[in-house]
Amino acid sequence: MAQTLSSPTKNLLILPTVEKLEEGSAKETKSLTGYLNDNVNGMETETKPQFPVILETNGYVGIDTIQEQIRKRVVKQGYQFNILVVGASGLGKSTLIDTLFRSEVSRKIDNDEYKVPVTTQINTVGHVIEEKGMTLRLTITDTPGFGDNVNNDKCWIPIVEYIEAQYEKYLIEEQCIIRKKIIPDSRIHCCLYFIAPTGHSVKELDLQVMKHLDKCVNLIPIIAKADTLTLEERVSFKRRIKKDLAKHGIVVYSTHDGEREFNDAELDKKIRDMMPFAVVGSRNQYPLNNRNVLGRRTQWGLVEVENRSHCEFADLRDMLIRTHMHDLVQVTSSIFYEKFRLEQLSQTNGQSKVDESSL
Ligand SMILES: Nc1nc2c(ncn2[C@@H]2O[C@H](COP(=O)(O)OP(=O)(O)O)[C@@H](O)[C@H]2O)c(=O)[nH]1
Ligand SMILES: [Mg+2]
Repeated sequence: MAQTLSSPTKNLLILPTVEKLEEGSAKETKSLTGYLNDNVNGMETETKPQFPVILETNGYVGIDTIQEQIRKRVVKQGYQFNILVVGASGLGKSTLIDTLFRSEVSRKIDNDEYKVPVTTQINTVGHVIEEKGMTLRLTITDTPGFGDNVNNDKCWIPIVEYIEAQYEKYLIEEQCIIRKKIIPDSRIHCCLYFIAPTGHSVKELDLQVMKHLDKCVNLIPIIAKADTLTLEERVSFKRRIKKDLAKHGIVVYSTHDGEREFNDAELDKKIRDMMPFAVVGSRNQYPLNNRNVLGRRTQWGLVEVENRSHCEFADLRDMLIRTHMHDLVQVTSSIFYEKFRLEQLSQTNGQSKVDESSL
């Protein structure tokens, strides 16, 4: 018998809950939605949610092209990714960002003219980076002046305000009666927090700031200039930082397991165990074994930035760009922005109730 849509049993993989599914009939069509009416002697009983039936097609339908369709859309639109870097001057923030994207994406400063700002400044620069036909719209938000002053009390306020202002911008666009086809996304998708390689406990200021940031952004702490620590120092410093973060209840990225669309629990655990990444950045390349490698040359040798036995730059790069970029964007939207949106809307609703009652 020729196989038709109404007789698809040949390749049908039936889960235990739908064993009584009969051949052909409208019942199969219903089952595709994941819900099935129990039909006992022609009488329909209560609708119960069922496991979705897993079907294999009898011939090629083209479902596999969805991936290509999505890819084409993203290629056409470009992919938006917004990074915030926080840390005191001279910790290697600009160098690391340039190293990550292998281009001059950091803000250029003429050293002679550069003056430490009196308060934390927020400076956002946008770039379009292309690789193999794919476009990345990248913005880097730098925070010059952060922690540079004698009194750094509340120096985190402009940073948190900036993050929230981007959520607000997005919310306003979303609520417009005539909405843009694509809402410009300036929401910060991750914050790289640079910890100085002191080898001591995390500074009170860093803890205070991270405590505020973890509520509104994906927080990724990193140990800056890790080449200035010996291997033993790095291990014990990392342990101390982890302890300090835990003690102060600071939540780092990839912890929101239950609330994420997809996550690879094993990989996430590996990433969390590795945090804070001990990194080294450099814009210079040096010849090594017939190839050029990014590194920092000292009198006693070459620190290779991408060599995993030298530092954890490659692990940070892999997570940020190759494995978790989309998750960072998604978590920003579904957890941090959603929290902001709910707070704003409940405030507005509360306000309108008060207004009504005062009439
Ligand atoms: N030892 C070491 N020096 C670094 C590293 N990254 C950057 N630097 C140097 O630190 C200085 C300040 O770097 P910069 O990227 O401008 O720091 P920023 O002020 O945090 O943006 C420069 O001289 C860099 O060459 C690193 O990983 N290790
Ligand atoms: Mg800089």
